[in-house]
Amino acid sequence: MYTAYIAGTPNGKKIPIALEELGLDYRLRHVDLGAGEQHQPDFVRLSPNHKIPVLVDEDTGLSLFESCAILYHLACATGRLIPADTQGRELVLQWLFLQAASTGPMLGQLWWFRHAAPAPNPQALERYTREALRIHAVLEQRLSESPWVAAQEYTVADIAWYTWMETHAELGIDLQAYPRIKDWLDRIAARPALREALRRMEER
Ligand SMILES: N[C@@H](CCC(=O)N[C@@H](CS)C(=O)NCC(=O)O)C(=O)O
Repeated sequence: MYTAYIAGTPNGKKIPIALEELGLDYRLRHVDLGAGEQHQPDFVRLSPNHKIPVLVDEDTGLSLFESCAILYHLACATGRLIPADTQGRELVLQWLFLQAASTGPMLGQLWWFRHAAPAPNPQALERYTREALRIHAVLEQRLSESPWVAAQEYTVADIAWYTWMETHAELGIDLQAYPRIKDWLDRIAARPALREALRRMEER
């Protein structure tokens, strides 16, 4: 049995989506970020960076933070949503790192300057819009070579990228220029496990 500490954010959604895809037993603990629950001592003991998500394996006591580390752990532990060979696994890691290092931070900053900044900041908007478009172009190119982000099969790298790239409308990004990303988003959104994970996230 796993406990996933999450919120309804791109990084939070990744974990229930993966747990559902893998058919694992889990319960969700919603962390109220607006109320500052991520700073409470009990949570910080699990997540020293004060951020969701966290995954606890109740059977072994293993506790992990950082969404892509959690995804990689689940894939390796089950041998699913990841290729079996070392080179295939390294490609998954490569795309997980790029998501965590660039896609999340850049799209996250763009969202904040569009929707949460106390005052308009045209320079920040221009910088993060340019970076977000550049990342879209990288993924569009990748999907012209491969049906999925990291491999010929659906992997945890697709899950990591999906929850960020599906925010395009809130970021003011028109997918008409990125038909392969649109097709890839549609293929993932149609997966029953994804729909079930989002449904369970709505349950409280
Ligand atoms: N690199 C981290 C980023 C985690 C992250 O930014 N989590 C956000 C929600 S998506 C959070 O907990 N924010 C609360 C805060 O910053 O106070 C990961 O992939 O897990």
